[in-house]
Amino acid sequence: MKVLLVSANTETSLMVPLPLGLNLMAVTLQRAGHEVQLLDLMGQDGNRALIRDTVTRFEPAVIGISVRNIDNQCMANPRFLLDPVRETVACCRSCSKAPVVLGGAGFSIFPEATLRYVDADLGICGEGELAFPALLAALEEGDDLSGIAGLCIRGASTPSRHAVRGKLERLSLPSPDFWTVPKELRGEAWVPFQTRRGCPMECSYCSTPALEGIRIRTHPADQVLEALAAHAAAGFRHFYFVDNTFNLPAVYAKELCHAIRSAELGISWRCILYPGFLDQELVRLMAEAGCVEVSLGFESGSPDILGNLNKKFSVAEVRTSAELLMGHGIRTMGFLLLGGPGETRETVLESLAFADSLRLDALKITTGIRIYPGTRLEKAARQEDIIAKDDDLLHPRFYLARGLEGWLEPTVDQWIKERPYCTR
Ligand code: B12
Ligand code: SF4
Repeated sequence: MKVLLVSANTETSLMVPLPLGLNLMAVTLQRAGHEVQLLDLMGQDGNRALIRDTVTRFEPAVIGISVRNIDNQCMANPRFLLDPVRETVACCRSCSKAPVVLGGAGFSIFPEATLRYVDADLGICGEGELAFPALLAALEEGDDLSGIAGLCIRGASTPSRHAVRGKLERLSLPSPDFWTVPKELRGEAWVPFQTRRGCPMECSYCSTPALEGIRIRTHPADQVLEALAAHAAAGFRHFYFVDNTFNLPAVYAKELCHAIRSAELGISWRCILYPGFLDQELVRLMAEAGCVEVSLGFESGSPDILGNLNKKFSVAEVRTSAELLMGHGIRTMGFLLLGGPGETRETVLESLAFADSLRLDALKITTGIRIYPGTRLEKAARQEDIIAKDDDLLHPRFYLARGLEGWLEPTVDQWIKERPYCTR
């Protein structure tokens, strides 16, 4: 079958992420015998002619669209990001009768609401590797679609919310052939790579456990190495491990670092760490394997608020982690998330002072917490009547502890003004 895969993300805040999910879909579908073409709309805002041209020339039987972001998750300056996706769907429909299938993290958090909003036909909630080929086979054979786990059909109720999650050793890693980066820019791009899925930490506000499950699944280290080596041979030098917690489980993280170090690929990389459970040996191995920067989402410097967010580390562990990383020359980017349940002016000031004392290379501060369905935060917000009973949360709603309105924003803005290493 001819399948056109479109990455609808045109958002450039924080960084310009290459569409990893779509690359994986392309590899998977090609292996299943389909003819695949990829269209990345990044930098092509409103370029209807490009979509029309691609669709008319390729004549796909199915159009798959990746929906990464719903909104920019920013209470101070909220932006809803589904309108361009709706226009993309409308544009595809204006020149093709192919069914439009959605997927991606944003879609998977709000499947029914997104399908309705952007007017698509079908969607796959969660991981697409098993469900998307199953859907294409069923469409090809004219089979009944209702048995495909995770498939959302417009107008019908979703039978099961998530696609079957595959064992990662059986799933593909990205291919350098499916990045739409010009050859001469490959050495500068940060290629997203995922070595594991799932997170057992269950932070009170986070949608990731619902997306990826609470059990960590890993790709065998030799497969990761093979894929990294293929990228290095194709001219890519920088990698962004998008795993939620690169340091968990520690045994696997160390095995991976050993493998990368031994392969001497001449690459550098960044990753996201859980701020606790980090030891000296792992940090040393990370540095030796080419890690140059980490994201450290400690979110608060108040023990009480860490407890409320269900964080399983202490402020002392955050300090130790930051010191270990700095001691090994790895850049540290910290994150604060202010305004959650129990937050007061005192705990905000405590967090700011704590973050400042860490001497990080960069700090990003978010005020107000985006409420996601199925989280403890949603429960608290509903109990406190912060959101209306019939609100499906597709349009962003934020939790802000009472008493911080009108004070938190100017206080943080003023604080940042005096500290050039901080951003919102
Ligand atoms: C790593 C990450 C980042 C990194 C990106 C680094 C990089 N180089 O890519 C950084 C820190 C920069 C980042 C930034 C932001 N992020 Co972010 N990020 C993530 C995270 C943790 C992982 C993304 C990832 O690569 N996953 C791995 C790939 C393989 O998964 P995937 O793309 O979802 O693909 C799978 C399925 O979705 C499906 N699939 C994907 N596409 C398709 C298409 C079809 C047709 C089908 C059938 C299936 C399918 O199959 C794939 C394989 O299983 C997710 C949370 C999560 N756990 O998913 C948030 C997440 C995507 N981010 C989110 C947000 C909001 C942002 C920011 C807007 C935050 C901000 N305030 O600035 C920015 C926007 C960046 C941008 N310009 O677009 C939200 C999006 C939801 C929303 N509210 O909009 C998420 C879901 C986190 C959350 N809060 O729940 N992010
Ligand atoms: S550690 Fe990260 S991914 Fe895991 S639940 Fe907490 S915020 Fe979400």
